[in-house]
Amino acid sequence: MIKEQLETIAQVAAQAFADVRESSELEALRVRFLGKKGELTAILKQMGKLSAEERPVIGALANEVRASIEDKIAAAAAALRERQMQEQIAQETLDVTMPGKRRPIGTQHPLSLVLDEIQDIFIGMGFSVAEGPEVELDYYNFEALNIPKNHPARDTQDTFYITENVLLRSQTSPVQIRVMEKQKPPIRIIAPGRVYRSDAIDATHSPLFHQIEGLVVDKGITMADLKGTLVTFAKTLYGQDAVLRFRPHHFQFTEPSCEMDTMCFACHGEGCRLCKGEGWIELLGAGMVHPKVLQNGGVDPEEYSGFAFGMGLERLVMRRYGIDDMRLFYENDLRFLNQF
Ligand code: 2NL
Repeated sequence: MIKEQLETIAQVAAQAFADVRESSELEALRVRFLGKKGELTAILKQMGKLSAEERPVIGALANEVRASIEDKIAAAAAALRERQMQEQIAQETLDVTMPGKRRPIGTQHPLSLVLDEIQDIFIGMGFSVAEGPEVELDYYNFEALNIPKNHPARDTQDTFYITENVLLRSQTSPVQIRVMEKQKPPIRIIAPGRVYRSDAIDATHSPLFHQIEGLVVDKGITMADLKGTLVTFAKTLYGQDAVLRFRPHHFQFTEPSCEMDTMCFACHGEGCRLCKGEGWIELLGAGMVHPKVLQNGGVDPEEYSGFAFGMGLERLVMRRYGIDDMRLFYENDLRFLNQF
């Protein structure tokens, strides 16, 4: 009787496990056959009724049935896991041949583009790039550069003062004074950066603009070094056939001082709209560093001499690309920026 019941359970179980589709179904079946209140357990509880001869035979059979059910559970669980894995793989398939999403790529700002080019030219001639604070002491911006208080060259109207002694630098010369204070000659640096003047904004003026200054200090530096360096710079930037000239000028911080012009690339000296009828375009100002300025930087003017120069970046870039309004540099309009 028990033997038949066990055989029936084995048959029913074989059938039941064959079409398990969910792990919850599998668990339900395990409880149904092997649980404390399960079918197999129920039968085993009747073992007591058996004779001493029957008991080991039925016991062995019961163990066999239990083992076969456990095997079936394990097999069904493995089949379930395999099926779930296959479903997941099918779901997560990547089509690696699908085209990617195009993301917009930024461009370099025209001011950075030309500044990089200029820096490369000077680095190629052995210069280093120096930086310094934009909020400066009056001393470094004016006093040390031989522009005393109340000197007309100061034009307090044009400078942003924060306190009586602190201001937004109006040129990058203060960086170079700081380098002289810290570093013994030979000095070969350029100092590019933001400078500030209290100007109303229009096509050719902005309260924030950019300057590149340069300074060379060593024993025996002369005007010939100044000319050689600046002509090499201009010809590298504008082409070897650029025609250049030097004119005398005046700056407080250099003596003698000069300006360098290039013959107009548009009219070749004839005079046109670009050069305002002059035939020449002003590129930069320069000169031999004033002995007082060397002294202020802690450099002995009896032992050393030097030259310095300065140019406005915006004007250079505007000419390079034919840009007629400075405000375009600061508005960050992508229609403008994407052209570079
Ligand atoms: C210009 C002219 C110039 C300098 C800047 C300078 C700096 C030191 C000492 C002496 Cl530390 N000079 N700078 C010299 C000559 C001209 O700039 O037109 N800039 C826009």
